[in-house]
Amino acid sequence: MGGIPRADRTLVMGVLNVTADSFSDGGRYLDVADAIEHGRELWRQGADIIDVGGESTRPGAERVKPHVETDRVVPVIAALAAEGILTSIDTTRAAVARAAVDAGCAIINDVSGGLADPRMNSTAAELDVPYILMHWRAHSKHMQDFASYDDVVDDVLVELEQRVNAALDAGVRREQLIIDPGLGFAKTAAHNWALLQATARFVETGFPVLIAASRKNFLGLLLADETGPRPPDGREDATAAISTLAAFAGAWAVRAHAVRASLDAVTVARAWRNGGDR
Ligand code: PMM
Repeated sequence: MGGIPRADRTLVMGVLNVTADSFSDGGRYLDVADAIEHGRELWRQGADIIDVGGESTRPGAERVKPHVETDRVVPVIAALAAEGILTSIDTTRAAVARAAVDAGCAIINDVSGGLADPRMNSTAAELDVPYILMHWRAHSKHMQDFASYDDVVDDVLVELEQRVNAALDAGVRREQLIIDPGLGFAKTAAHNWALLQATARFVETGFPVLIAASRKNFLGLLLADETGPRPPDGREDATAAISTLAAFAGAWAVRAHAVRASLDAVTVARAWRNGGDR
């Protein structure tokens, strides 16, 4: 199967949540036809990958049944793939990942890093597609109970290395792997900022690094005023700022709801680094 997509800049992964309850765009794209159209729109805006998810991972979210998840994502992936649009499948279930890849999906994005489903690593090995391992400790319903670290950067790096080794032991090739510090997953705002500050240490592992900060709660807290945290649709400029900095720190890709803003951001980072020479 294909290798990890690359460009001369940080890639932009557009978010397409086909869920009823994702925190920032939940419920908007539940209709399959609408979801396909939104995926096309993100692609037209210049997304390099469309990340299709059928189960919300927002803090506190309940799980959906496997067949519901499959039924949500497969028609969307099949339609987008038929138009030559590169997709990833955002799932913690091996059966969903397999159905998605059978429908033409190019990348597995497992927010549990292979932990939630004991068959995920062997399935990724067999399917032989790029495989994103995110740092994760527990399903969303309980994950904030596990937001405790001695040193968040050291601990996340060690736990990701364990996930990498488990994947390799199951037959996944090193060249398939992408790592992600998992912003907001069993993490406080302070943990997220410490991880972002240390992006270069993740890049130094040699694995491509995905940074997914888009519209997350820690940005709402950063931008809070007397009325409370800034709501998700007011977090776009902050998201783009993070995309610029993540690109400058050497991230392989950023995951974003507003593709155009993050594409501009990573393009600025490339121009800054190259002195304007594209
Ligand atoms: N975050 C969300 C969903 N999928 N995938 C990866 N690899 N990394 C993440 O941090 C991540 C993810 C949750 O955000 P959403 O509800 O806005 O999609």
